[in-house]
Amino acid sequence: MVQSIEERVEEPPTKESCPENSPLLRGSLKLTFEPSLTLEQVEIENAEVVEGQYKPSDCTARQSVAILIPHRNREKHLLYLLYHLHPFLQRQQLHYAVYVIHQAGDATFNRAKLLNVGYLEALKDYNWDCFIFHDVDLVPENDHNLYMCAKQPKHLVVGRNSTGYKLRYKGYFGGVSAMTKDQFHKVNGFPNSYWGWGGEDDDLRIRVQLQKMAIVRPPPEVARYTMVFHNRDSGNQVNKDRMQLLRRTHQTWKNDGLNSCSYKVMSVHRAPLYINVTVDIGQPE
Ligand code: UD2
Ligand code: MN
Repeated sequence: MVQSIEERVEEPPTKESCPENSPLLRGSLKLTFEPSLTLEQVEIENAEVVEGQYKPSDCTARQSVAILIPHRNREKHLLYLLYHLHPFLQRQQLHYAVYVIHQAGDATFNRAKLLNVGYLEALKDYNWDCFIFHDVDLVPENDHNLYMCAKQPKHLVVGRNSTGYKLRYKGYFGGVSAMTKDQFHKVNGFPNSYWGWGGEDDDLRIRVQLQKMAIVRPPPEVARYTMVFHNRDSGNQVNKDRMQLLRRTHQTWKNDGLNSCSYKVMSVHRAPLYINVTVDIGQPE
């Protein structure tokens, strides 16, 4: 029987690209850190997020972005971040997923290696355009700070509450940064050899400079963060070798990075608001 035109199943029209400036942005935000906040509450408020992932329903996002959060023993910080970050990213009309890379065991913490693992594991799910390397304790204060990648690697934390909202030093690249898949691949990712606190962000900056890329930043009135107060964690003591390592980056970057990152994934758990990758990254040699 011949179908009438009305009965024919229509192809869904390809959605238009989301506007360059999202109409949903609000600018400077009033942040709250309620001690009584629960994960269930945050889940209820973000019902459109499925297994850590979200896509705008009415337009095609300009970039697909993986947010990578290195983590161990900071559950409360993670909760505050999820609470603020999901609505923030949705107002930016992004296609995104949140990955929490959880270091198994209690060997010395290694932020940089966890971020390499996050990059490699996230690419198994989807061909992300852009990666945001994100401390668990930093909450953005202004949604004009776009979680998108630029032609050059981007540093998103110009200032934060505890340092008077001033850039800590020229070349500072810590806290939150954004690189495209290709930019990060080009520098061979982060070093795997920085155990404990410090230096790994400077190493990444040197890698970027060695590739003749520049670091760009949003305007200071936009690139503002609140860092949830914390003391230095046990298991993340200052890395005393960091200055020595940094002097050798120009020789080591080619062999210490994504191409030498060995690890063992213990579990991948797709929770409603984030993908938790628990990983054994070994310990300092
Ligand atoms: C600064 C940088 C950070 C990194 C670090 C040196 C800023 C705002 N941040 O952070 O990007 O370069 O110096 O390594 O300048 N973490 C855990 N559990 C732990 C230890 C660390 O989850 O036990 C994670 C967590 O995501 C945390 C991040 O590692 O935010 C950085 O550690 P930190 O917050 O103790 O260091 P901080 O604030 O000096
Ligand atoms: Mn911190």
